[in-house]
Amino acid sequence: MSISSSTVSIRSVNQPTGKTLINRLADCIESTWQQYLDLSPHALPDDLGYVEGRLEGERLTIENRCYETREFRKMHLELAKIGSGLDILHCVMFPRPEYDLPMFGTDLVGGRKNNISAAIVDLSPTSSDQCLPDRYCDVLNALPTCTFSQPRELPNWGTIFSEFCLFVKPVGQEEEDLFLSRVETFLKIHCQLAIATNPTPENLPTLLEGQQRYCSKQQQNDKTRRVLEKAFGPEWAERYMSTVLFDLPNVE
Ligand code: BLA
Repeated sequence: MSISSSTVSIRSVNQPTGKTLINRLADCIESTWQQYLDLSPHALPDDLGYVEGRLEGERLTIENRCYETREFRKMHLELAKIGSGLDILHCVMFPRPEYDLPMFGTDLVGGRKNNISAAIVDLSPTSSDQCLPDRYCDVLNALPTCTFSQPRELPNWGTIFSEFCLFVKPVGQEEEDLFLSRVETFLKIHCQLAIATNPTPENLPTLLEGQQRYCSKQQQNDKTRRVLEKAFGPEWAERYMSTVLFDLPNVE
């Protein structure tokens, strides 16, 4: 009895400092999903659940976790590792297009020594006016502002992101913690609003168009494409970007 209770207390003291931001964010995403949503597994193309390749002589591994729910066609969390040099977390929640919901997306790119160079999170519009629904704006506008010492500029294709998009290079423990808590806040807001949303099938065509716009812009991210092309070749990269990272639902 005394052994197990001391083991538990040691583990909880060590956890926050022992884990990288990427692992902490992955845990946070999974546990928030489990807390709010009724998850079922979502199948990926057969050979693309766990993949390995080589990039400049270094091993590249990609691990995918994928779920679906009543509101979301696909909730995809991906962890990619390239040798000891590059660590990536990628996550997108694709709403079923009969629900008027934005796209939740986050991407963390870490270099050597766990230095994060890019940290982005957004709830991106899918509606025809390219604005978030009022119920999202109301809650997001009420959040305290958060400032980072090294904000980053969005690339040209970044017109899909909302005014609430956060794109930074977090510096130091405090900013890493702040980024993590911001993602958690966005995700909790999204899950809570999503489960309170009723389907509006009459809006399906425009919402689908919004998702199409989001995916085609994301597919223009040359930095992602280059990493995948170097490890697996251009055809594989194209297939992966259009069927796993940013695919569209089948609708009749
Ligand atoms: C940037 N994404 C990057 C970078 C790399 C990747 C290497 C450059 C890092 C930097 O500029 O410091 C690589 N990202 C990957 C790979 C995968 C991945 C290989 O997800 C998957 C296997 N990207 C997303 C999502 C968003 C996103 C969901 O996947 C946003 C919600 C954004 N990534 C994004 C943006 C940049 C980026 C905006 C900066 C691009 C630029 O500055 O040109």
